[in-house]
Amino acid sequence: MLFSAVQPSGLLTIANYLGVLCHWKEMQDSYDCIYCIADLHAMTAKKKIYKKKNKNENIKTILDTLALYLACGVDPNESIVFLQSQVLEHTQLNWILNCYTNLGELFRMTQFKVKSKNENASINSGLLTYPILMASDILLYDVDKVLVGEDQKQHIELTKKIARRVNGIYSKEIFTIPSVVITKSGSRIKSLLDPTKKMSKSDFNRNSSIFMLDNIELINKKFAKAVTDSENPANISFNKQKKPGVSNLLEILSALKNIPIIELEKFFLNKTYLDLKLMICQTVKNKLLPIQEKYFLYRKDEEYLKDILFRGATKAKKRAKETIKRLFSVLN
Ligand code: AQP
Repeated sequence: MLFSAVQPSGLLTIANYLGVLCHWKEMQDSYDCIYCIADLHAMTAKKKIYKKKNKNENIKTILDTLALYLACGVDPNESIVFLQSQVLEHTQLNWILNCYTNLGELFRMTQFKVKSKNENASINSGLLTYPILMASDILLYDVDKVLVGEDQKQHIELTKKIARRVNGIYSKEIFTIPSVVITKSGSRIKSLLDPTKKMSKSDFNRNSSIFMLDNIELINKKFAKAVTDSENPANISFNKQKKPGVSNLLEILSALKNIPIIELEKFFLNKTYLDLKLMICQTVKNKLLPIQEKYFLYRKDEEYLKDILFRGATKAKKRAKETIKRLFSVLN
């Protein structure tokens, strides 16, 4: 069984797509899959909590996310597709696992360090305890695989540690220890404007990220502005330290086309950065246009989307309750 999730903290980017979403359809053929919309996680973005919201803003983003899942080939009849906040066992297990996690372990998480630096003055404690809720999401379902981008690897290691700790204390296999699945290419996409940091859906500079619903004109403009370097003549080769911008573009293209970077380097020998960008724009267009078409069809039918979430939550709850029952059999 495989688990994967995205938080509806904004419109999904091609980094979310290449990191996880583009693999979900094929994963359905090999595993029983559970695909979650992690709306409780999205609350940790401070601007989400304190900003005055437009009416129905949250549900709108949730349905946008679900419609994208479907447009990428997720089949709600084959996989369990659900909204985290509709399965209360996530918050129940979250509290219990809080009591089995050391503060030091949370402070060591890279994502906390990066995000708390950006938040400056006051940091909400959800940002710190986020990995415990993530551990709860995973451990509730007895999954053996968790598909994530590279940025979440550390959180999965912590999930395993917490699970082993609880199993050890009670000398019982309460939780299944999951293994992390990170795909070879596309799992560490960087910002187009600052390739030393990751591409994020909540980056305040919208030109740093390609969003899955961006129109083609905008995509062309964003790639035109993407950072490369000043080597003359152009040198299209992969070297993360010395050529982070070009390496990021090569990684995006390699993941989209499913061609090894070494092959792309050969192809682009004696070619220009403009040639590289033109090919990326064309490839992104070919990938995103059919997804966008399907997205708009699914997005129109809100009742259908809400029904998928209702059915998904019913199935997820059934599994989650079994885990909680097993846990309380040793706690009480
Ligand atoms: N830059 C990335 N490259 C590859 N994979 C990525 N993922 C995120 N960023 C990249 C993977 O996408 C999945 C869903 O991510 P998330 O929504 O749970 O949250 P995140 O990792 O915090 O992603 P964002 O886009 O940066 O969101 P915000 O801006 O809201 O924090 C995860 O498996 C993640 O690894």
